[in-house]
Amino acid sequence: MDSPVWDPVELVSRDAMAALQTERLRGCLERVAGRVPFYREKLGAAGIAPSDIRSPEDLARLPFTVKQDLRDNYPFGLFAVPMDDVARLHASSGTTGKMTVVGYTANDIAVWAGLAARALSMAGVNRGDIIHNAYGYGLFTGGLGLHYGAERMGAAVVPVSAGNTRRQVELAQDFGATVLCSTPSYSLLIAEQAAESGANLNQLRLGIFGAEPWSEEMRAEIETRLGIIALDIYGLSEVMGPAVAMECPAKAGMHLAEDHFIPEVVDPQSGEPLPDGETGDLTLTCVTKEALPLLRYRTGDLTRLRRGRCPCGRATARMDKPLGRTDDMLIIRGVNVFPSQIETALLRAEGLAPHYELRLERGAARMDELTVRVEASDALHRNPGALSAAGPGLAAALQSSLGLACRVEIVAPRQLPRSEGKAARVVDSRRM
Ligand code: DLL
Repeated sequence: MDSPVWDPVELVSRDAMAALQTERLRGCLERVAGRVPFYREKLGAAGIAPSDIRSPEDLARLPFTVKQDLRDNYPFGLFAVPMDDVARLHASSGTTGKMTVVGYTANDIAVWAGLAARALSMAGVNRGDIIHNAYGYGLFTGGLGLHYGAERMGAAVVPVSAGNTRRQVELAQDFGATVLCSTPSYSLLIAEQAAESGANLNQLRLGIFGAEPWSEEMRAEIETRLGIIALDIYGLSEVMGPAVAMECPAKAGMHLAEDHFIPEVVDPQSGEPLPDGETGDLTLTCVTKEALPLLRYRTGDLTRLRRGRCPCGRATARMDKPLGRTDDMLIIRGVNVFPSQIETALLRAEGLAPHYELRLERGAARMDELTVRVEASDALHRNPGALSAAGPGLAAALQSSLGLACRVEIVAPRQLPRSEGKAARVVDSRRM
């Protein structure tokens, strides 16, 4: 598949990228030190002036920013421009506490549209495509973020948003949608609905899926069900929204827009920078953002970086599929496990559908108990012998691959809740 390079900066040498990042980082420090009291104090305490920055490695001398800092300065306390210059606000709810509010100037939105166009182009989208954009439109950044990118590149975008799946499938069929943008979990619901209503989605060739962790096994499942190529897109509202990083058709990691967001991976506990190839907390510094420039923002997403040139020719740093967020890690009787690892194991098992739920309870002896509830495929459901063996088989596979003892409940097809946005697969009643 063609994957045209949108911006020549994607091809520059490491040295040229480092020079650009250094210059932008200095400018960013000048702006935040001058305009954001929070950063003025932090930089003052650390004794760092913008002129001290000589290379991107000097980032390690700067203070971190964490989500709590955004909450403490709710709603606009970290903004680096007056409200007159703010053109848009988004917010994300998170699971606990106040919303996290983010702001953009008109120029921030223009940069974002350019980066979203870069991501779409990297995926192989072109002007002739019809993009069915089923990310939620609203306070969530997914819908509008990719919408502006699609318009910038000149493709036709259908702002269908999430929900009303039956109508979505009809529209995708009638309009001949060629590209689907949605969460990976919602793409499965779309595939299910299309199969049920006998819709013809043959024009669809590409999916751009992100906003939640999804395994390679889930990718294979989606590609087969929809007959498309499925690529991964990463982003977070604090930093911008979708298109912070995008996978190219080589499927060899997501290319970070590191001319705007300087990536580091740090040890989740100590905060020490880790060498490329080691897994830790992805930390991003937004060097060009005007309204909300964050220094060393700890995303909480666990991944690793690679900096070699990709088979596609691009030279930008790449990140692996995130395993999950540090705060999504389940600790079950001392075993640390991410839901995505359980997903991998259950999709490797024969006859199970990609719909599952993880229930955590505190059992009688005050021990944590995990129940994995997963749907049988239609074929498995019709085969009683195989069906009764499937539960113990999956339990044994989870025990041997993750060291995890759990109960497995195989439920009938279409019994578990479906999601239109980010899937909520963990029900943790230990703290309720
Ligand atoms: O999810 C932005 C987005 C929209 C990304 C559409 C991609 C597509 P938030 O709601 O702020 O923003 O959530 C950000 O979602 O820190 C990750 O934990 C997770 N996440 C996003 N993309 C991926 C991905 C949007 N491709 C949080 N793989 C991030 C795994 C992802 N996790």
